Amino acid sequence: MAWNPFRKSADAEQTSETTGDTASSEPVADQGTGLSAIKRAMQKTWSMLNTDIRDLVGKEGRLVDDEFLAELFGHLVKTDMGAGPAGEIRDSVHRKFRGRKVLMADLVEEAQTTIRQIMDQDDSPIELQENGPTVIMVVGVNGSGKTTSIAKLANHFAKQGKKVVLGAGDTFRAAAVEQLGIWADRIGADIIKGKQGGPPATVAYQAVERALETQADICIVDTAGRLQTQSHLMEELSKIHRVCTKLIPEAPHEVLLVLDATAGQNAISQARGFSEAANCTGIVLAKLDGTAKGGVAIPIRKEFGLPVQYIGLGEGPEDLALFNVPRFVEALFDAQ
Ligand SMILES: Nc1nc2c(ncn2[C@@H]2O[C@H](COP(=O)(O)OP(=O)(O)O)[C@@H](O)[C@H]2O)c(=O)[nH]1
Ligand SMILES: [Mg+2]
Repeated sequence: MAWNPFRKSADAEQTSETTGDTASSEPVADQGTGLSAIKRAMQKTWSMLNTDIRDLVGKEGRLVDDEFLAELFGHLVKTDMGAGPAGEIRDSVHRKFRGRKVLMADLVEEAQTTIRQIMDQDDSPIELQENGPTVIMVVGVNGSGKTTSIAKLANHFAKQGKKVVLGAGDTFRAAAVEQLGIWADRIGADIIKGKQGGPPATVAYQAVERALETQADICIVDTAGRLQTQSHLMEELSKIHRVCTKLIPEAPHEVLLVLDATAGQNAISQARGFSEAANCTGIVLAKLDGTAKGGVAIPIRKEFGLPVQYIGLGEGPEDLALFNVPRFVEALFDAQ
């Protein structure tokens, strides 16, 4: 498409920047999703945590005693990483430095190593099927960032020259269909829109059908927000799942659970049980920018037992990054 309404990331110019990347996979887009973009997006979390820890350790370093360890734990917990991971970091610092003086750089290194071990995941990009369209269903609670994340993924694949079909399966709200329609126009993606209040499974069916007919590469189906406790709505997700299977036995190939990082630990409780009920295969952690609760990616990875595949770094279509543990820990802590 000639018209490009998407704002360019400032990272585009920073090609000579050292990213510290050790990951083998490419970031989602060519630009804007490297270490500097994640650092910028996680500024609030980083700033709070690193200021706290710097104050705690001081320039000259600090003796590792019970008081220090308790304070360290408190600062870590403030990022919403949860008591488990914060406790593991505290204990590893205890084991390594007990009775000795610790410097900021030592502490950061130890924390980074511990988080890498806790998260224990490789990059997990969506892999496209070799034959026929890859069907992706997107689920989560209201307002978590589903539709925006779909637009970002669609944009990413469209820019790679892939043919994308969207299914506006949030038939609950007319505005939701309209929202996805606007994105589809901008991105140049095909879209199936259902009637307001109509069955979302029909939209999903028609979207997969269109993807097959037009030999599209990807079909992404949006769904209305819901809570795991709303059993009729959870049953609706199973129905959407089933109709996809009628056309492509393995579809949907991915079921992405979109969580809102700004909700911190609440994002976990809101979506608890969701991943099993909806057969989720991976997580998109949206809105990692604009929150000081970025540490929540750690318990999210643990709690759901699913890979954190992508992170949302802003409202624009380019603001999506492949989640990469080394980059994330670098953005969370910085010894400089
Ligand atoms: N800052 C920021 N805002 C986001 C991100 N993802 C979504 N949003 C915003 O969150 C709000 C809800 O997003 P939407 O995709 O409509 O959520 P849905 O109800 O789950 O489909 C919108 O205002 C989005 O612009 C993100 O990664 N960063
Ligand atoms: Mg939506």
